Amino acid sequence: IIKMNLFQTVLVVLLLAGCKSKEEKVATTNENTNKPNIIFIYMDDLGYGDMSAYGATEISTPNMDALAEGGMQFTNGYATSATCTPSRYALLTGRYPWRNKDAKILPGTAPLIIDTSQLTVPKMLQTEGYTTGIVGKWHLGLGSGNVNWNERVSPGPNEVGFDYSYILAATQDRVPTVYIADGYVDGLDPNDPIEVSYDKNFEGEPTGLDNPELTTMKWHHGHNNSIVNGVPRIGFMKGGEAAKWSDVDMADHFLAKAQQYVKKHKNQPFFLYYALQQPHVPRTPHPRFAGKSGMGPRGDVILEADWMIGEFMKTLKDEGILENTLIVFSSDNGPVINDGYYDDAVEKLGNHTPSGPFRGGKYSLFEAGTRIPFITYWKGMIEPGKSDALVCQVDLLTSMAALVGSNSKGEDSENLLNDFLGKTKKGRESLVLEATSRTAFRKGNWAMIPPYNGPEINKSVNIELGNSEEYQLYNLENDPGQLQNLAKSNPEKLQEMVEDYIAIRGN
Ligand code: NG6
Ligand code: CA
Repeated sequence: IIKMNLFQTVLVVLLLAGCKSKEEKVATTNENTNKPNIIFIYMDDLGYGDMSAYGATEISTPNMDALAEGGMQFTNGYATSATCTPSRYALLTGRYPWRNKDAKILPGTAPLIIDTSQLTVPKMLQTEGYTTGIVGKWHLGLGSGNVNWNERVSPGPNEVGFDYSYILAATQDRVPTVYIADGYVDGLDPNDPIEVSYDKNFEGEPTGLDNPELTTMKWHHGHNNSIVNGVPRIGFMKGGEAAKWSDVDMADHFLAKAQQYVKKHKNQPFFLYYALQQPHVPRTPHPRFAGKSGMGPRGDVILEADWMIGEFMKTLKDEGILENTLIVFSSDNGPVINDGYYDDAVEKLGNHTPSGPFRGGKYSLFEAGTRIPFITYWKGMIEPGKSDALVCQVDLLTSMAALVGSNSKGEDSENLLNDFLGKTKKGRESLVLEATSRTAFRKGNWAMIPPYNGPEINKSVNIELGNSEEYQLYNLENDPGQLQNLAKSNPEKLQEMVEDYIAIRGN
């Protein structure tokens, strides 16, 4: 037995008390790696070749590259789809979007396409004790038809698993051009109600079609309805003047919201879906980025987004949570150069190749439609490296569930946690890819595209869509650019691919 005098006893008690309060403090800063914070950073239309880490030489993306260089960089990473809505549907639900006939590019007035009883990433995480938030682009529909934008808009993100939501409803080029905070239009003046229609204009309201003199950005195809901030949009809108967003400030605005969210919730496990709007049209860089890329606004907004990501990462570091946060960085679909406005993207592209070594782009069944930058980053946990494992955003639900100790599974979502953590490089065996309601199949190094009617090229955007009267079969290992159709010379492989595809996709 150790004998202590009064002084010693007091000292020991004080020391123990000191330790205890320190212990408590540690516990509240969420250092339990079983429940790391999870952040999805999701780009809009960023192509495989748009980042220097993926081979771009004409543009420099140091902050995105830092994720790639400090994390696991996937070279066979996919969005499920070559457009936004279906990819985002799969990202959140772990379900192939072609199982839902409504998962296609939505107008700003479309109802919510995720069933409120559907399992989603944020719902699964809520069950595991996480607080969940989304900042940025939504584009999965809102309400249940005939939304009144002057009341709470519901159901929406908050009804499918997000405790907090601060979103743009559809796309930057679609009305309503306002932010929505937990269902309420941010900054709405009740005396100036908002009306939105995708059928007809409101009397007396100018449009891009009739009033080109009021536009500062010219439309190339589509995009000739209501004019907001000089930019003609898709759809008609009236009122809500005070609530309208400022396009050039959008990136800063979302960054601030994302940073606020992180600071507010750093002491508990949180999930943040930070969905940036770049480089989707209209490309409206803040003046401090305008002209910086030499590539016109498309390049400028990529630099802008890169800067935002750098600032966001600084916040994670400053708040001391970088070592306890898994970040998944990716993009919703492949690149498009002219997506409907004259914005110099084509003229100033120079030698830049947004689709990297791949054929096609946004809207396409060829590789560049869905093969996108895909990175997992977790300081101190993921050993930096590259992986050629076949991984898809649809796998995140089941994989994140495995990470946090949940048994939840998404319908088409595989547990690739070990791949995402860089422990294995196995990936999935096969994957069904989707582009504007058509589907194709990837298995091993092979890609098979069934015959489809329809134009070979979408002339407005100048992208090869992958349509052909004949089956297409490519060996991506030595032909990533999909130039040699091996369907005729390798009928056995073709048959195997078609059979496996039909087994999943149905007839
Ligand atoms: C298309 C738009 C395009 C873009 C896209 C959605 C026209 C002619 N084109 O219909 O500009 O908004 O929809 O992009 O309107 S996505 O990335 O959200 O899928
Ligand atoms: Ca997109």
